[in-house]
Amino acid sequence: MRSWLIVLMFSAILLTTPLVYAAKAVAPIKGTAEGSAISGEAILEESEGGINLDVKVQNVPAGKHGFHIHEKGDCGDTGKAAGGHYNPDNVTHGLVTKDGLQHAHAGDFGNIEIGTDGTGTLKAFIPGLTLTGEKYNVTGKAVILHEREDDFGQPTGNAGGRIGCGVIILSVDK
Ligand SMILES: [Cu+2]
Repeated sequence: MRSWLIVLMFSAILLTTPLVYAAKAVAPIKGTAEGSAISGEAILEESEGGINLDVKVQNVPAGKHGFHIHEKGDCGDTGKAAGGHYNPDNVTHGLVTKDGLQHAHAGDFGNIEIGTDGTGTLKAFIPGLTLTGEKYNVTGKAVILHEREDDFGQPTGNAGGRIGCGVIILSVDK
């Protein structure tokens, strides 16, 4: 009788665990130029139907800087190795939080505004993106901090060079 209860309890725990578990990833951001003092962190957390994004950067020139997810998880060659924008549906450039996945690249996060102290933050919820799902999975891709402002022009926002970069890595802690 008792062992039945234990089996039942274990089953209940196993069944409910996936609902509680939320995948989390971190992209440690570093300056791409040699000797660059740029640093920061992008934290991505799976939430119901999307990802919560929380970015902090330091030692960046004041003003607006484009911030996107690029296709490849490689920050080499001053960020060029990260390839083009992550654009799984081959759509036009935009702002994904406003235009949605049909009218913006999945990693079109717009701009981070940097203050005179060289720091800036960006927080957003991006519906549809995942860290563990089959579609719109951004794990293993790279976040790129651009030299200039993303003006939302085509094809990629005219944001210039890539001054900061970090690869999105799933973190083990839950
Ligand atoms: Cu970009």
